[in-house]
Amino acid sequence: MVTAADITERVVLVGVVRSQADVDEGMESLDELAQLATTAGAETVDRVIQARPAPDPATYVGKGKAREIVEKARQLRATAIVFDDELAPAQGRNLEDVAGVNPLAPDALKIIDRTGLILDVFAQHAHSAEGKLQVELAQINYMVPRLRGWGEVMSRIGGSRGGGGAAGPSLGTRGPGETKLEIDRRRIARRLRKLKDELKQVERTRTVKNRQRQRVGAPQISLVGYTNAGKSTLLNAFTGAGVLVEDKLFSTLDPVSRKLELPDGRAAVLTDTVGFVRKLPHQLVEAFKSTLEQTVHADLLLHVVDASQPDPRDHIQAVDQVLMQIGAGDVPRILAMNQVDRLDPETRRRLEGQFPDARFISATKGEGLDELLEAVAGRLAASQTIAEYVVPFDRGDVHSQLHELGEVQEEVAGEGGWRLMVKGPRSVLGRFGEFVAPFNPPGGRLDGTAEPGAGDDAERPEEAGQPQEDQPADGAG
Ligand SMILES: Nc1nc2c(ncn2[C@@H]2O[C@H](COP(=O)(O)OP(=O)(O)OP(=O)(O)O)[C@@H](O)[C@H]2O)c(=O)[nH]1
Ligand SMILES: [Mg+2]
Repeated sequence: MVTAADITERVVLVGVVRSQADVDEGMESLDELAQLATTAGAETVDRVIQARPAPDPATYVGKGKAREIVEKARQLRATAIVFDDELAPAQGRNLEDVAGVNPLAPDALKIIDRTGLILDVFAQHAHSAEGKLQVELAQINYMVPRLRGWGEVMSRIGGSRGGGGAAGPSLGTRGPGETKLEIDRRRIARRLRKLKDELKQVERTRTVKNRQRQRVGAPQISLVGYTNAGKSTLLNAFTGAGVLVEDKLFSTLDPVSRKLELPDGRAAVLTDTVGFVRKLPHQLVEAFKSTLEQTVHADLLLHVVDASQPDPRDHIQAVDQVLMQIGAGDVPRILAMNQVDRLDPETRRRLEGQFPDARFISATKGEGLDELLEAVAGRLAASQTIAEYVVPFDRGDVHSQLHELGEVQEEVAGEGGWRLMVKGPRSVLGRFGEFVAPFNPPGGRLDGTAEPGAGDDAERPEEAGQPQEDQPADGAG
């Protein structure tokens, strides 16, 4: 844990906006960057915003401006300059040259970018074996194109300052493993392969565990949202999970699942997972894909928003983008505008107008939580799907599981086995994909009478009868 005493880094933040009119927005983005810096244990000593139509391809801010910023940073005794974007490797190198970074000047100003900083925060907050492996994988993928060819000692990750200091690893150099420094490309490549193998192993174990958990047959709900929106607070409020809640970015990296009792007496599984941020580094999205994909397989997403942000739409958009990236764009979702206790009545009315379908809640004060649960139960009931199965007579296990997990609406014993029409959550029925009846007999119903009982609560008719396959069999489990 980083405490105030550990703060050794003093950073200057730099952002580029297109025009003078965008300066406010740029400042907001720098506020967030400052929060990331604080979370990583650094103190922000100055902020610079530059308006230019496009970032400079060579130095991001332009060479003259770069010199100016370096000068200012030196005067302020800053230890690093942090850019509010991912710098191209060449931009990073050029800026390092301006800042005088070289192997013989270990105390030179460091050049860090938004991605590097986020990776640093993730590295600090990764606790599980899987989380650590994922962060290291992302860090290596980030580092490889940025290695500088000046000898074996040089690598951006772990270029430790001074050596022998008591403060421990410094900003932008932290990693879950100790293997970051002084490794040449061959060793990096070897490490990458090993990491991927280990990750696969961990994922396999997790898949097995998941299957066991899902066997309970409860519908799956995932909390998603911008980092620091209050996802973990809501999980705690709903389930008494006792998960760590902090006014810090990316407190949660490892998914936590708890049983959620719904007002209609049924149970669901609620999962809290990693939060999102604007410009979430693609290396992280890649590395965390398997974790994030768990949200893809949910029956319902509960999108938690910090409504007290100046413009919650930005955050909502950033979250939507990541959801699209990981293929969860069309999972049904409920928008929960959280932290309403921090809104003045006027802002609240405006937001209610802007987001008519959202639920307005306060996870800390307990406001609106009962109504939110009602909405969750309603949506889950509505997003049930119906599928028809043919189960061979020698698969009594599957037959009884379908009875246990779904609501069997019709059943006949016929040629080839039992034919069953089953209603249930998509995530549950999807696991029996291999037993789905090859085609629906004309007339729909098993007994040859009229249409299936559409119109009750089948929300999306196209879903009926074709539950999605669970993850493609990868030979695991
Ligand atoms: N005033 C107020 N504060 C809240 C509310 N919900 C959460 N918070 C605070 O917001 C901060 C972040 O809450 P978390 O639950 O850790 O947020 P998170 O979405 O899990 O964040 P990460 O795991 O870091 O991505 C904490 O300081 C909470 O106490 C709320 O309804 N009202
Ligand atoms: Mg959290």
